[in-house]
Amino acid sequence: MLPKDHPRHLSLKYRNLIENGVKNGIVTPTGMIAHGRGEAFDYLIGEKTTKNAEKAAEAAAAMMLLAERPVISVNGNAAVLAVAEIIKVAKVCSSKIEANVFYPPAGKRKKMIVGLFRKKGAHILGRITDAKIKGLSSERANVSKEGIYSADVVLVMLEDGNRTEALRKAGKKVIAIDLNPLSRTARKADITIVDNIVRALPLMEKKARALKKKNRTQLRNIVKKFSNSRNLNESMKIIAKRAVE
Ligand code: PTJ
Repeated sequence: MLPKDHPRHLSLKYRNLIENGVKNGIVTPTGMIAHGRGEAFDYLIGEKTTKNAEKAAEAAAAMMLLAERPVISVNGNAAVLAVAEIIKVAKVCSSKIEANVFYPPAGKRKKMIVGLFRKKGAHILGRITDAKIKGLSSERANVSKEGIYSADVVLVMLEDGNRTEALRKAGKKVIAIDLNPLSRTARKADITIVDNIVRALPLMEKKARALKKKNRTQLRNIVKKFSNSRNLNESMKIIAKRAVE
């Protein structure tokens, strides 16, 4: 039982979700390392959404609303940390959701991710894969034809850089949520939200709801005005400033 009055209650809660996820097999053991890396960067940005991340979340929501065939890609960590939040973003952005993992046993783990989403009443692809993303030798290459394969915009989180590169090469726009502004995923994506997925997803949902009142030209302008490299540099400055304070 996690003490509710503990000053780091939330952090303990998320660790617990990852730990239980590893125990039941939905999260790969390496997911713990990825989570720890995320915690370190979260600490450096102050464990709160920065103005900078808010700008990126708005551009990301606009891009999702403009998309013809948006897909949210979900791996083990994302599933246990934010199943409800992912479903809400998918609903407001009329997006598909697809399970896609890097580590084995991929079939078994994807089945568990699909089960988790189905239990919450959401439709999710990925159990059956009938297409491949070129240029990837990992399990991440195996995708659903009606999902990631034919998507025009893919939202990824807790990713390795290879797939973002391969998705971009396949002509897709990529939105990443990644606490590390230096990661290859962050650098290669069209839009990167440097924030924890547990905060970034509800923020995206809120932004998308507000942006639904805007027309397509207004949404396009929001996306056009956004510069990922500028936004990532701003995130680096926030981290550097906190480090010398
Ligand atoms: O479920 P699988 O098999 O697909 O496994 C996926 C993992 C997460 C193990 C795999 O993709 C991996 O090893 O990821 P990396 O290379 O460690 O990258 C994870 C990135 O996500 C790092 O840049 C972390 O800083 C970042 N990160 C970790 N936790 C969060 C996060 N970003 C946002 N929110 C988080 N909660």
